[in-house]
Amino acid sequence: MPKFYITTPIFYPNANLHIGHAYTTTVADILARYHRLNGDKTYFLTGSDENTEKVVRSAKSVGEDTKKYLDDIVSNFKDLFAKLEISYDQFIRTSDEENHYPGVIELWKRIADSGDLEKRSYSGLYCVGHESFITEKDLVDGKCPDHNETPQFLEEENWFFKLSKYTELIKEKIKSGEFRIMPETRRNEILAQLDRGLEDISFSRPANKVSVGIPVPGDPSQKIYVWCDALTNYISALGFGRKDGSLFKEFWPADVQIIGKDILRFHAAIWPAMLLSAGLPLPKTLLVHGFITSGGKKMSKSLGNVIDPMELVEEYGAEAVRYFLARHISPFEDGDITRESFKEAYNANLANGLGNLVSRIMKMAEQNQVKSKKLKVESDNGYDKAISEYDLKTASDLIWQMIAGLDEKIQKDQPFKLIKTDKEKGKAVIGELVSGLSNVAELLAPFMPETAKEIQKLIKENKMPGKPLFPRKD
Ligand code: ME8
Repeated sequence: MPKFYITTPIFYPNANLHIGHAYTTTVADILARYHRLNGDKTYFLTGSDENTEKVVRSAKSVGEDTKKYLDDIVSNFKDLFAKLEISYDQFIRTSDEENHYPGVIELWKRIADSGDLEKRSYSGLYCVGHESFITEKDLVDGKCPDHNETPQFLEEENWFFKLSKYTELIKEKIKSGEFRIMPETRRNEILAQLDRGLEDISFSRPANKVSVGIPVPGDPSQKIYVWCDALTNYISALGFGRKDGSLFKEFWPADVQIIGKDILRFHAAIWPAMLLSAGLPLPKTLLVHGFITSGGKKMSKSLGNVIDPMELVEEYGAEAVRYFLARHISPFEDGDITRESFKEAYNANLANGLGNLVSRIMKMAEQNQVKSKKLKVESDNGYDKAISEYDLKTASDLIWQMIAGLDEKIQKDQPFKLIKTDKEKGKAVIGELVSGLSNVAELLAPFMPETAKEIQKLIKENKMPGKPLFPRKD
C-alpha cells in the first residue's frame, strides 16, 4: 500500500490563528483526505512551535504563566481545526519533552558527529519577531520592517551549523528533482539564493540569555536555537530518536511539506542541510504557497482587516470556508479574501450553485421515485492529475464545471416537463442527473466531506433536502 506523509508548519502560539494559517492547514487536509480515500496509508502532522521567546513575551504581556498561556492558545488552535474538519493524525507540541525532545537531541548528536557544529563567538542584530539574526541591510530606519521593532545587538558564544558546506549539494538535489520545490517561482527563488551562497548559521544561544529551549547535548551552558528545534518536529513526531521509531521508518521522508513563502529558506536550505548532515533522506516535495491579503493589504490588527476563520465558520459553516480556500485561493500565488468576496462566492457557487442543484435534482428524483444508476466518474477529466500537482484550484474548478454541466442538462432537457409527456424518458433524464450528482459528491469528498456525505445520503434515501444545504446570505 503506498504511503503518504504530509506536514504543515508548526504555528507560533503567540496569537490565535488567522485565515492564512487556516489556508495551509486546509490545503494539507484536502490532500490527506484525497490520499486516504485513494487507499494510501496516510499520516498528517501539524502542531505548535512553543520553545520561543515570542511566546514567553506574549504570555508576560497579558500577565500569564507561560504554560497556561500556551495550553489555552493551543486549545484554541485545536478547536479551530476541529471546526474546520482538519483530520490530522498528530498535533505535535515542541514543549513536549517526551515526544519532541528526544528527536531534537538525536538529530543534534548526528549533526555534531558529522563535524558540522562549531562553537564560535558571534555578534550581530537579533530580531525576536523573526526569531533569527538579521543584517544591517535588512533594516528600515533602524527597525526590522516586518516587525517594526529595533533589533537587539547581541554578542555571545553560539554553536554554529556549517550550512555553507551544503550549498552545492542542495542545489544539485533541487535541480535533479530529487528534492522538488513547487511552484517553479519558488524553486527559482531558492536556487538564486543558493547561487549567492549560504552562510553558516547559529544553532544555539547561551542558556542564561533565553528562558526556553532544549539544552545542547554535552553543553548545558547553551540551548538549542528556535529553528533547529522547530524544523526537527517533522521527524521527532514520528518517533525519531525514541525507542519506538516505527512511524519514522514507515513514513519518512515526507511526501509533501506545505509551507508559506515566508519560511522558504528555512525549509529549502537549512532543513535539507540538517538532514543531509545527519545522513537522512530529504522530503520529496516542498509546496510553497503564497500569502493571503485582505482587500489587497497585509492583514493587520491596526488596519482591522484580519480575517478570523472561526468567525467565518460560525457564520457560513466549515464546508463553505474549505470551499473558498480551495477554489478561490491559488496554491501557487498570493490570494485575497474579504468578507464581501467570501459572501459573493458563497452565494454564487454554494447557495445558487451546488445547493440549488442538489435541491432541484433531488426534488425531481423524490417526486418521481427515480433511483440513480451509478455511472463511473470520467477518469480522465483532469481531476486526479490536478491534485497530483497540488493544484486544488483546478481540481475544484473541474467539479464546478460538472455542476454547471448538470445545470445545463436540466435547462436543455427540461425533465420536469418531459416527465408529464413521456414518463420513461423523463425518468431516464432524472436518473442521469442523479448519477451526475453522485459523481460530484465523490469528487467533492476531500474538499467538503460533510456535504459529500449529505448528498450521498440524500441519493441513497432518494430524498430532497429538508432545508437548503447552503441558505442564501444577504
Ligand atoms: O513561521 N497567508 O510560524 P507562524 C498565507 N513557527 N499563509 C500564511 C499567512 C498568510 N497571510 N500568514 C501565515 C512560523 N501563514 C514557524 C514555523 S515550521 C518548522 C516553523 C501560514 O505561526 C504559512 O503557512 O508564523 C506560513 O508559512 C505560516 O503560517 C507561518 O506560521
